[in-house]
Amino acid sequence: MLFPKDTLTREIKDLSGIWRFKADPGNRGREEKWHHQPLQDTIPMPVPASYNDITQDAALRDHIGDVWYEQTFIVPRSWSGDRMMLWVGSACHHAVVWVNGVEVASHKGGFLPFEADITGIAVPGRENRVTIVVNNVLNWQTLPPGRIKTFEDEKHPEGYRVQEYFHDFFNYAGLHRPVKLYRTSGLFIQDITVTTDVQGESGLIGYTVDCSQPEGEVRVRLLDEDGKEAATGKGSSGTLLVEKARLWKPLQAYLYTLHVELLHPDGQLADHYLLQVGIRTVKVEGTRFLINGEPFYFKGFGKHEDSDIRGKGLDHAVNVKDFNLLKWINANSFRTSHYPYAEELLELADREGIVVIGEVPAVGFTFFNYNDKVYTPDQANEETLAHHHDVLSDLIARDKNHPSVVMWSLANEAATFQDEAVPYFRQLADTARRLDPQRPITIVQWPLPDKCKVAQFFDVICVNRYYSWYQDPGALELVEHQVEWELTNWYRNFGKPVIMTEYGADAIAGFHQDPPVMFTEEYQEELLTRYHNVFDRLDFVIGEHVWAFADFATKQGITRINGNKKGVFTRQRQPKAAARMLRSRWGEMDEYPEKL
Ligand code: BDP
Repeated sequence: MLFPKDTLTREIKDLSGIWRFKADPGNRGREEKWHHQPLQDTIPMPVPASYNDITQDAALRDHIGDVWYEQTFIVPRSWSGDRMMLWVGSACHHAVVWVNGVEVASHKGGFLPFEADITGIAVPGRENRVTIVVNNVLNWQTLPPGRIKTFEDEKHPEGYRVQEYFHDFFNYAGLHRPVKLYRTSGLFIQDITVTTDVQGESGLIGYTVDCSQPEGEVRVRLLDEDGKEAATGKGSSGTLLVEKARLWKPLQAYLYTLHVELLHPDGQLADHYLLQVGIRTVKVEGTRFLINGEPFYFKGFGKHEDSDIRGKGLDHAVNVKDFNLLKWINANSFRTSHYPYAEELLELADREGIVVIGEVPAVGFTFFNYNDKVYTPDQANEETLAHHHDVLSDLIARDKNHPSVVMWSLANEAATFQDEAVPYFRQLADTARRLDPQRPITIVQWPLPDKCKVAQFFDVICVNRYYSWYQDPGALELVEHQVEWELTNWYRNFGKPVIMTEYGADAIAGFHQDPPVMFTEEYQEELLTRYHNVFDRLDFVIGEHVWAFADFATKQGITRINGNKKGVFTRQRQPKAAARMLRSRWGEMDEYPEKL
């Protein structure tokens, strides 16, 4: 699915703004068909944003079930006769969409876009109504998974229930990304796929354009950053040769613009789309992660889409601030833990040269106990796997053309020690390789190296570990011994490069004590430093992603003090002591460090 863009032939109406909103605690709306008329008794709700932190109502923050959104829009008369699409950037986690009371889409999965053809349903020249019901319930067949817990005891009132989930970040919900209306002509470009390669000084851009009907003629034109033509091509697929190509490099992005034109048989322009293209290669060779043939060292973070008030709602100010902080701290990469982020953010990463590991929202598929089974017929089962395939395919379809995305992560901390996980992840790894033969794949590990049964299907070992935090809390003196022991075993068992994708400690900004104790800024800084001493000794370690970039909201629980405080920045993006240490460490390290 192509991201909606204004082009020579396409036009967008962004429906972001204040929508009418109504929670449905009694779950009556679908039965009573609230979409048939304008919603009654609504409150104003911003889109994009999570609804949870917008009001003063704790019941809405913790609401389980449906909420309703409604907006009206006028379709310009000039759109008459065109194909009209309604695009929803993200609805967490299930949605049904009606336009003028007619169902146009239903979608499961909160972190990827979907769209509906509303031609003939939305009427040009008058007001139209869009109604979206969004449901936030997580179960074993959603990504991430969850379950509704009910209580049969007398201590809880009848009907009391809670949404349980097995990840810590707060289950924010609502319309997290923009909703857009756009028009194209009846003959249109459906999809574009671009792959790039480098031969000597030349760049090769392979392209495929999928069109709505076979009769159109496709022309492509590649412009460099000065607007000069670098290559042209004809036909719905082909290869463009770019002489003396400028490569897309980490922190030195160079972006060409590919103009794709689809012509009617009479030569008239039917559709036009523009795609930013970065020419680069990625490859894992031995224990090296090569970008353009050079060994790359990942310096950065696991992040979240999370900020005050808006929750997981897209916010350009927060995103640009985050990128400025990434550059300030001398990071070069992040992982979209634990779900696909907004495409607007990937465009920023393409532009700024920040390297991204894209992750599927498969988080919470373990109970952190080797005896527990997660992959069972009544939990993570065939239906879960089918959905996992769908989400993975949609993620690759959405992000395949972003040069910043260099690897796919198929899950975070799954029960990969269970026998049933083997066929499950073998199939997913096959799907990822079939859909994208170019990018390496990984899975982020929780089990120890001798317990993991699936690492052989992947190119890079990504490990999350919390020595001297969840294990041996307070024992900083153990960190180096334990990290070195574990990472060496990963390498010994699988012979693949290793990225530490999570390591860290909660630090409450302003808490100080020396010698360090847990929850102080000093402890966080020292713990990270001790991990680094080990990374610097092991040449198969090709990256360090601190957990986490910034403090973030979590569900309430006794291990969380108003959120997860493992951020190197506070939730308001102010640096803790560890931030300055990282800035100086990473500032002295190259993207291609000597040890590689
Ligand atoms: C890891 C998870 C991450 C958590 C982190 C933590 O991957 O999402 O936030 O632990 O507990 O297991 O801080």
